[in-house]
Amino acid sequence: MNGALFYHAAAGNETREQLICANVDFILITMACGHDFNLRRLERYSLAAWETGATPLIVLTKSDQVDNADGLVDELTLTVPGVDVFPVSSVTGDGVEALRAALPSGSTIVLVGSSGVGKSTLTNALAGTAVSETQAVRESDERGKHTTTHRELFQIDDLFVIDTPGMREFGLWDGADHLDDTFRDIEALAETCRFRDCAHGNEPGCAVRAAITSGTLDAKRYQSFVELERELRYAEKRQAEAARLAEKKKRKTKS
Ligand SMILES: Nc1nc2c(ncn2[C@@H]2O[C@H](COP(=O)(O)OP(=O)(O)O)[C@@H](O)[C@H]2O)c(=O)[nH]1
Ligand SMILES: [Mg+2]
Ligand SMILES: [Zn+2]
Repeated sequence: MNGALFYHAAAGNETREQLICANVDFILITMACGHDFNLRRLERYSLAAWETGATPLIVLTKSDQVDNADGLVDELTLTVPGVDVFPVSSVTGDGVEALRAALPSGSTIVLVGSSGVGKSTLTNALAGTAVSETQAVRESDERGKHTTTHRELFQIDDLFVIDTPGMREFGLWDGADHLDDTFRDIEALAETCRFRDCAHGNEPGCAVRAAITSGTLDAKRYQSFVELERELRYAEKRQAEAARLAEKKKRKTKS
């Protein structure tokens, strides 16, 4: 049973959970070569994806636009260990069959990622015909002007494919369990710090800082870990506060 529920924190001040889709087997996290390529964002997306119970796959779109797609795939593999990476070009068709072959018959997949990365075009490439509406992008920043505005389900042969609009905010609800998976290397280092509660600041014998200094740990990756951790704590706080207010309201209406 792949009863995945996919939630994200609503944009703005409002705190609520939003159902994106249910019963998903695979979450295809799409990211384009070129301007859209962002390892930090990918760490974030993978973390949120694992939380749903579905299997995340990374799809590196528009491979025709760069000449180092293989290099980018290697970088992705190192950044998000344990998640398969598929470079594709919906224009030349490169990699589409390989991706298709990785998706078992009868599975439900959902495409997520920034607008303009080519989710709808890939949906069409998988279908072999235009089923989903695609949009032209502004040359300047590769962003979509108007893309899919609501999620749509397509049956493509033996697959169910859900195309979504780009997500404004991909919040981290209950992501704590998987923060460790995504940043296993940092967790392992932290275990070797002299002090158990090392905050990796000025403590003597800090293995994390030593790794950054010696270059074995990328300072940006560590920064990303710190930010995600902070964000997670903040999301937890907001969630607790929202629950408290809801409880208060309930009691008020009862009396
Ligand atoms: N060069 C290139 N352009 C692509 C590719 N896939 C999509 N595009 C273009 O990117 C733009 C946005 O595509 P679309 O599928 O609407 O993006 P979505 O917002 O993620 O659904 C369109 O102009 C597509 O033609 C690709 O593999 N290679
Ligand atoms: Mg679209
Ligand atoms: Zn430390």
